[in-house]
Amino acid sequence: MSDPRTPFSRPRPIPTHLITGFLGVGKTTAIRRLLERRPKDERWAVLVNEFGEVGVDAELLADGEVAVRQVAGGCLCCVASQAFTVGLNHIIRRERPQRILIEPTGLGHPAQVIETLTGPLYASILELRASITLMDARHLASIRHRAHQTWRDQIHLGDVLVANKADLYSDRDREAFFEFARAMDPPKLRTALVAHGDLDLAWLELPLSAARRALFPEAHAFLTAHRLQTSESVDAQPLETDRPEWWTAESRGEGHFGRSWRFGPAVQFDSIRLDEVLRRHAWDRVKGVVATPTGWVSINRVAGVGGLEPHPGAAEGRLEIIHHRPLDGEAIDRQLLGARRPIDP
Ligand SMILES: Nc1nc2c(ncn2[C@@H]2O[C@H](COP(=O)(O)OP(=O)(O)OP(=O)(O)O)[C@@H](O)[C@H]2O)c(=O)[nH]1
Ligand SMILES: [Mg+2]
Repeated sequence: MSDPRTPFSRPRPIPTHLITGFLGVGKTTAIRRLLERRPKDERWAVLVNEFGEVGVDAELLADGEVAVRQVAGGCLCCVASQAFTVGLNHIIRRERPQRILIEPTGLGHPAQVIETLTGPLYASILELRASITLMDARHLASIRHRAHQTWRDQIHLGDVLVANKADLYSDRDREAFFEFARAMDPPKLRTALVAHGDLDLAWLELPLSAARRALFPEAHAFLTAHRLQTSESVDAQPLETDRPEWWTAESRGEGHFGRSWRFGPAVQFDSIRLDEVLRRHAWDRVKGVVATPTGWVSINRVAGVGGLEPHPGAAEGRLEIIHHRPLDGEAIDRQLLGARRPIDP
């Protein structure tokens, strides 16, 4: 055993936490709350993974004090697995964090990620603590969610099970959650109802349980197909020669379909018309940051709920739409082009 007094003793493994849960249940909100309450003299870092091609969460999390790194375009366990280890290694080396929070995509299966983080590569570097799974108790009444194997394994593999958005629940939702949580085998270390991602900091001290095994270890077959295109009908000039002003891509996997956009900073939207386009469908997930004539706004909608909020600013616009049915990406692209603020003559 190494003597803790010697100057050459190994640094203590970095406490690392997976905050998992299905699309839009409140993972990023919960991480923001944790960051707000962290001891100010501790260096924390966040690694966030997104299903869509461009990723928005890093932008929503940025607070200027905590290092946030994003891995977009798939889930950590498959297409993005190499990017995941590269991103994680970068954080460990560059930031020397004292705690790392990891948010996998809402469509990601946690088993492979847990295996990587507890495997030989990180054994002496990271100490993976209890996985915290957030869920929306209202999904217990949704056949689509209950039949989704990744939804089930995210919940099954969590050590702490939290029903977030408790402010929106009926008594029946609350009862259904506690009944469901009580039946968990192996049992959870903690179960709780919270609102606005208000996790208990004490849960960060709980250990990872080695006893949990995925129910569907083979089920996770991530398929992805990307088609990149640049819309030629945009009249704004490119700001950078190597990047178009309007870039879009599509992705697919886990029974879901994604469409992503990146907009150069010269592309501005009329916020009312943009809101109308985004409200036309109750897509499972819409999020983004875009420029408007009166400043930047963030967009955060789940199943048709949520709107536009002022945002401090961004280097470029980004938008992601994810739905469990195929998206007519070209039609949405046209509608978005129509929601731009007209360029002054
Ligand atoms: N009413 C209510 N809204 C919430 C609560 N927690 C989060 N939200 C909202 O739910 C939306 C999604 O929250 P996020 O934290 O972005 O969810 P996420 O799980 O990170 O989403 P993905 O990364 O896309 O899977 C946002 O509009 C939040 O403001 C809550 O407890 N109550
Ligand atoms: Mg998120």
